[in-house]
Amino acid sequence: MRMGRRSICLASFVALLCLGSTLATQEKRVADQTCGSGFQEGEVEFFPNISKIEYEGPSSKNPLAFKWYNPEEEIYGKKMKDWLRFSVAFWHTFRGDGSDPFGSPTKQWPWDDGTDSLEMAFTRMRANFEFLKKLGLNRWCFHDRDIAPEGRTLEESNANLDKVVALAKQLQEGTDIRPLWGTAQLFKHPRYMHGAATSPDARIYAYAAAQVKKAMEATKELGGENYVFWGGREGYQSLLNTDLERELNHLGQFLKSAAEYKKKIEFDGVLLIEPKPQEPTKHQYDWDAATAIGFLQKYGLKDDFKLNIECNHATLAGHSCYHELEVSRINGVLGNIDANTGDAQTGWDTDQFLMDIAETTQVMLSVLQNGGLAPGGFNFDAKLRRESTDVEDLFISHIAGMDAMARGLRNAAKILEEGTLPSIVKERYASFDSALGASIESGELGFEELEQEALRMEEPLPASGKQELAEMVFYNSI
Ligand code: XUL
Ligand code: CO
Repeated sequence: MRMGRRSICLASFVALLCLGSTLATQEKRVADQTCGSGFQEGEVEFFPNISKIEYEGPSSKNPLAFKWYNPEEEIYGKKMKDWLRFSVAFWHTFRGDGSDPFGSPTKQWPWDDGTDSLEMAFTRMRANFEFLKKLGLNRWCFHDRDIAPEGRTLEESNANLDKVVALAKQLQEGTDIRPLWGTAQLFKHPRYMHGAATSPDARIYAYAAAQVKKAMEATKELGGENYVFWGGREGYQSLLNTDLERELNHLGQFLKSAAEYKKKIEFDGVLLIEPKPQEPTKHQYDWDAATAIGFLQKYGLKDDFKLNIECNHATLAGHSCYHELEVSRINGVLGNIDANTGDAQTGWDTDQFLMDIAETTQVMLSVLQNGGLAPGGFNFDAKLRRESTDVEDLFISHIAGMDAMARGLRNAAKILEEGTLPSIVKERYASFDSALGASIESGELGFEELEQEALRMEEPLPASGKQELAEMVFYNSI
């Protein structure tokens, strides 16, 4: 990597770390990691101790190698990399500092001074590209405000974004790295405390529209394949001070304008709604997949939007991720997956890396039956635990998440190819393949004809549901 003005700043930062005798323990550890690894003036390598991650197979014990994800290997008719289309979430990996409502940041990456300066935004973007290359990935996701600092005015924020996008575009050159999706951060700034598109203040609706317009332009500029709408604060805390009908109408109008603008600028990415039931508001409008689909239908937006299903959001809504994916799939709107998980004993969005093989297998059953996700993919909307503070943890977490999903892919393909589970389901509905069932499904028989059938037949005895058999087959396949 050649060094620009920005990198000199990083070099001197690193040099300071190398020289400093009064460094705190954490800084010292970070300095050792960086300085002991051949850092040379004129070059910046953010992860000098980590080389490109390779596939070593299931017997490998190397934490910095793939055991299940073999990108070029063909599974169920497609290369693993084409089924999985992994993406790194910039906000967690390069902006996640480990802080929580009870404590200060715990992570001090060697390249990061913790500020929101433009210089630091450039540095983080360079680190992002090196990280992607070392993982062998070519997709990443971003919010406008996590890649570029918010300015004092909208013009200044837009100018900041332009500068970082220009750098990202330059770093993309000669690579196939592109954003899987972009989005606007409409929840952090105090102006959005009541919501953005559903704010009771029309000026804030306008400001949010301007921000989405710009974020969509940035996503297009970088060749992004999708654009996401997660309703950060689009919801309410109390119905006593909320005009529910008006807020929902505003949200419908906002999304309609977004779809129109997408066409106007000829952005050919897919627009995605990301359902979540709660947090930060007590009731988020895009509660779950079924709610979002009903909303899209009501406002005539079904042809313009698909869904981005996040597994941890699914469980917060009282569903499994599998359920949310299936609801989306059968309605033709499964667009993308935010791959993460919650903690079974915690009732909030912990955004952990998903490593449960039973769950990844179910996720992949849905994805295989959907014929894949492209132009969507799997975005690791997941963060290191507050207590995980080594640079290598950034890699280990992604490797583990990729391997878990790859293992799910292998299992799901095996289940579908082997055929026992699908045949248990088919058998359960076999009566609908009979003459009676077929004429019910085709709508030929009304209540009067069905009554005649019922009067003619003997008491119908239902067959066993075979749930334990299905579970036995499933768990024996993973
Ligand atoms: C929040 C969440 C967001 C969206 C993008 O729970 O999932 O990071 O994915 O705004
Ligand atoms: Co998400």
